[in-house]
Amino acid sequence: MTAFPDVQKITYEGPDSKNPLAFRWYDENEIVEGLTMREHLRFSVCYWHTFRANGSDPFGAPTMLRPWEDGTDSVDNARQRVRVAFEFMEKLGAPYYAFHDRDVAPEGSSLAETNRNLDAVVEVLKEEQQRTGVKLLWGTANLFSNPRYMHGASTSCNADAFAYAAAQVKKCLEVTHALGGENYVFWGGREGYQNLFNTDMKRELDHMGRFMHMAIGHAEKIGFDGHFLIEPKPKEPTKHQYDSDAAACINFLRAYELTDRFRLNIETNHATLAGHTMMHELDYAGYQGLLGSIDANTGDLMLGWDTDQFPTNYYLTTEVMLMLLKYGGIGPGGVNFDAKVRRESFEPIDLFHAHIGGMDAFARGLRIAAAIRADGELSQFVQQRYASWDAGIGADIESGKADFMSLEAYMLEKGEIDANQSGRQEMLEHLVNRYF
Ligand code: XLS
Ligand code: NI
Ligand code: NI
Repeated sequence: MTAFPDVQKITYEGPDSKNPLAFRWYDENEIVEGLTMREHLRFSVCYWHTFRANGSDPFGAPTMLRPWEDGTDSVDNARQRVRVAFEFMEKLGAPYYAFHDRDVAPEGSSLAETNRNLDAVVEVLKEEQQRTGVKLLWGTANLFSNPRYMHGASTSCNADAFAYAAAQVKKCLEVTHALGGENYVFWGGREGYQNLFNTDMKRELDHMGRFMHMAIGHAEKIGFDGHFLIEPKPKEPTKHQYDSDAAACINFLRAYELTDRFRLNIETNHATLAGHTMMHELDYAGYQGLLGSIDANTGDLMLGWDTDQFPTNYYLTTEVMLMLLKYGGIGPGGVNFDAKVRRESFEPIDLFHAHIGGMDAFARGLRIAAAIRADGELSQFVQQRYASWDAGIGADIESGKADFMSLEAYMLEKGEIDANQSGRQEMLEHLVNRYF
């Protein structure tokens, strides 16, 4: 059986191709800065949007045509869906995928039954991984859909919710490890608050810190040595998510002494909801050595929610790739398309169009970023801009030699600072446009 009979393996045809089912920029074996594009980009397909989204929204019913679905939430249907997912990833040429426990397998009427359901689907995931060579970038537990998590999971006021979440993450971590998953993600879900009148913030965050240490403890027990990744997001579903942006997450990781095992999974749409650019979030996490992986999507700047659209803007992907190259690459993380086709793009073929467009946009961004770096004009400008720190008083400050006393003496003698130089923003913006 094939779910996509009209689609052959997607191949690279070059920039002049007019075939929508071909890559114009993503040539997986082409070398850029010493690695193949496949190794640089480590593309991942997300299971939840691509194989579980049905197009329903608060105003209307599902729209998606998915002929392989039998309309039930059975384990058999879930196992069948895995075959379809891997046919898709194989034809697309995506080396990785990512899932939540509850995307791949249905919840049962007890935790024990739910775990058995998961095992039954994991069996097929394993088979298909072996058959195709597609690997698991990360697994994660859905700790937000079930009503038991209405007040949060590890930050719930109800200790039983914490305990249930622990049991769920334990299982999901074991499954991720069994499938050779390279990372494990925590996106906050309902870890946050709607109102501080009913919330003990300190207690909730202490609990989340403890939860993360338990996760590390269990990882050690089972031999999982991948990174744990926290995914920042400022709002939705709660009014205020604890993991609101990279800075908040890094502070949490430092405060609870988790930086050894944890990194961040930065998502574009979440960055913009937090009032930052993706480039800012990547630079901020990157300079502290805490950049782990990215969720590649884009929002709509005119809408204030997480629209999770496929990224097609070369300017955005260039900025992202400049940051990934600056920090030495994204592995063992990847470029995970946490993105969904619009409700109106309801045919199975739209899944291909969406991913091909996203992959090509990233490949183009990679090429442009590498060209900018090879010319070196931008980096030379930045280096020159900070030249006052390379010698003299600047070097004394950076090396810790100077103090307020010596700086006062220096300035009393010198009288006024050396003249400032232009930041040349407009010139540089124009310069970057040369590469497009
Ligand atoms: C939701 C998040 C979610 C995570 C995985 O906004 O992006 O999809 O990536 O739980
Ligand atoms: Ni995400
Ligand atoms: Ni999101």
